[in-house]
Amino acid sequence: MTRYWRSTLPLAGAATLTLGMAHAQSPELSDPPAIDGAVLDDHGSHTIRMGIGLAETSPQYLSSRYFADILAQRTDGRITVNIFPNSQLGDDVQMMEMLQTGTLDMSYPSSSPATTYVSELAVFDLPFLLPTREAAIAVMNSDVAQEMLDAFEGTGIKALTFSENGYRQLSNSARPVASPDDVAGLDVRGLSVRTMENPVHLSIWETLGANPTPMAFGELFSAMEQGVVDGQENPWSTILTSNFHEVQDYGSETRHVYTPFIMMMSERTWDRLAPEYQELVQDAARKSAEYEIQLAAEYDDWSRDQLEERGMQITRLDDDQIAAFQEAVQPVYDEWAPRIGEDLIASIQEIANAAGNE
Ligand code: TK8
Repeated sequence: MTRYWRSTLPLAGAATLTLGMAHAQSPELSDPPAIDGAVLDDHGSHTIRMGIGLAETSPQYLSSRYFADILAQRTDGRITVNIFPNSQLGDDVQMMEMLQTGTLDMSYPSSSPATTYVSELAVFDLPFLLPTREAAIAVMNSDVAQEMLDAFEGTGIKALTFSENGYRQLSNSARPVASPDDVAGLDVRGLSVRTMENPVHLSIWETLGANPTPMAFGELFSAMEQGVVDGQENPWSTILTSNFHEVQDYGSETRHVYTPFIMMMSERTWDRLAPEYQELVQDAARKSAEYEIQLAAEYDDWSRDQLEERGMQITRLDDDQIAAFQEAVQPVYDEWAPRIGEDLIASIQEIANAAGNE
């Protein structure tokens, strides 16, 4: 049974020394499900280049390794997937453009920068829309979500499946944040916060009194290191696996947005595959997405605690403090709900609420 997270880590599953303390590189992660199914007939050989934004220790990378293994095993090695992590082939926006031109075969961006292709995806950027992971999974597995994936048709991108980037948390290097006033700064300037290239995220942080700057993920670490921005927001596992704690002193458990990833393939690559291979790719994508969500869940709280162990001051927010953020960002709904579609929002909320009551 392949344990990617052990074979991938520089110190496979062991500890690394930081300031004399040993820190685990990853939690004990579940192994991927066994790969079953017969080897397909020979429909030619393909080498697929896949660019992703996150590090080799991330759930995104580990689950992509599983995706690659399914394809290799089920085609007796005729389909090879070479994965390029750490935004080395470009950022989300650039890699989606490369899918359109066919200069890259696959990528795995967040849904937020993909709203330029399918505007309905902006529903996922509405703050505090999805109250639990169960609700988020139900929505990502819904027919409504599948219609958003199908809506990529004709853009040059084949959208295969959603998975979990996760609940976004605020980090910064200026001050602890427990309230919207801490973001805006009463007697000091508002925080400068990097956001994804997405208008709803810009609106969220403007509404909170911050100074938001849209920026590619690959440029973020150096921007924080040089003080170009005070902070950013991402799931705990991204903050940890991208080593943001080296340049960020404070974390706040805001959980303000749940962002999905979308696994994508260039339509040119997709069209070169025989129907049997296309069916296999779609099945492998769904299986790897399920595994990715499991890894993301196993990483989430563990990453927050690791960040705290490594010196980040983490502010956990109670229900009243979260409610203060929800109230402060209500104008974002007022502005964006009519533009995204009240009916779409209502259907997503209905699915989310039903999941919460299961
Ligand atoms: C990685 C990005 C990242 C996203 C961001 O490619 O840009 O902050 O959350 O995970 O998709």
